[in-house]
Amino acid sequence: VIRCRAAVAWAVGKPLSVEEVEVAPPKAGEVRVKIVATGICHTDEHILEGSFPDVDFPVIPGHEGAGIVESVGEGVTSVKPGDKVIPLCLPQCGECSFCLNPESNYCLKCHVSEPQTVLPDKTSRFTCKGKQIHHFLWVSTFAEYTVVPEYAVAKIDAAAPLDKVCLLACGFSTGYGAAINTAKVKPGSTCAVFGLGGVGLSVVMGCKAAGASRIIAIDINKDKFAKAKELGATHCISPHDFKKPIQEVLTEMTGHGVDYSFEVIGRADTMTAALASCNMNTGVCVMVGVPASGSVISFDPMLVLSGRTWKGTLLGGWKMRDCIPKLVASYLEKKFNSDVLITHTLPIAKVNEGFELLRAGKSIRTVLLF
Ligand code: COD
Ligand code: ZN
Ligand code: ZN
Repeated sequence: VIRCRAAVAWAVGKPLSVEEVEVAPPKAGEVRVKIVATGICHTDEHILEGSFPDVDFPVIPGHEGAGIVESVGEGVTSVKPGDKVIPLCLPQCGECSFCLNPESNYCLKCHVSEPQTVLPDKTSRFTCKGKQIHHFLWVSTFAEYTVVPEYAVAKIDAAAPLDKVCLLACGFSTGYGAAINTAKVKPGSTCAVFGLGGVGLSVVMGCKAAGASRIIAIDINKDKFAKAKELGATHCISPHDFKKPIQEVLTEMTGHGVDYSFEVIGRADTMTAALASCNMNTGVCVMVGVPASGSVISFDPMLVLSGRTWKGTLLGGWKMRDCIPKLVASYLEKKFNSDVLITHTLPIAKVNEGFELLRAGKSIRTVLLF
């Protein structure tokens, strides 16, 4: 058993509390990882707000981490102590029907299919003050040491800077993959990106890399516009500057609507606005933002009947164990620069300050260091 620090969420609506926790050794098929760095994603904030009722408290959140294998359980062959790794919040078991389908990255062991609040054997490896603490998405990267199933960890290049490539565990890969894999943006096309957080800006980078000629970035916080332009947005607009709905503004700007629209906020109203913003026949709208649990959307079916495609993406469509090492290799070859998303770096003791920066719209990504 290792004693170490972790940021524990004891109850909904309470700040995180940095505690000493006990982390049990990995059982068969599990890996214990020393987390070196972890980003703060808006989904972690959703957990603290209680937006996902299937998350059990107390819990150690965090899902955008990178670290080094400390020890492995019986039967583990793909990683060994000392390997640099990224724990995967979307596992790849390699055996389920979706893992076997080359078109899909939706592993049936992911949280949308089964709760990941305890490890697959239904027990937790974390305790604190005599209480069992729940895992989050099996990765709980706000803990200095965490235990994950082998199929939820990917070995990466030993040269990778962990305080940078941690963003590839969620934010960057989700947004970049939404453009490249899910929408399959074509050269010369027109794109609209709703929401310019770390994930939305990564969509902008993906659209640019795919050769889009117009990228319209939309956010109510104009402080996000400078970075969006730096990353490839050709226009930046705020819905607050218009009396008419934003989908009408975008339709007027483009003639018949954009070729690809992306919702990267997680709100029902902006999801339907994004759908109506892509052109009525060949337009593709990709839902990236996670809506609050129980959200329901009503929309005019004519929007889809005329030919539009409405689709969603989990982690940008990447098969995580196969693709994360390749994305890290591309990062090292400087094929993209995800570092520009990192606006703040803080020690884990200041985790709540990191969340304050996110709530105030002042940060894109805060990286926490142990
Ligand atoms: N109109 C326009 N922009 C808005 C509006 C609005 N009504 N409301 C908020 N915004 C802007 C905010 O000003 C902000 O700039 C942006 O939307 C959201 O950014 P962040 O930094 O708060 O959020 P991100 O980028 O960290 O998170 C993005 C999601 C909200 C999509 C988040 O849920 C996510 O990470 N989804 C990933 C989907 C996924 O596969 N998840 C699995 C693990 S996370
Ligand atoms: Zn995330
Ligand atoms: Zn699977």
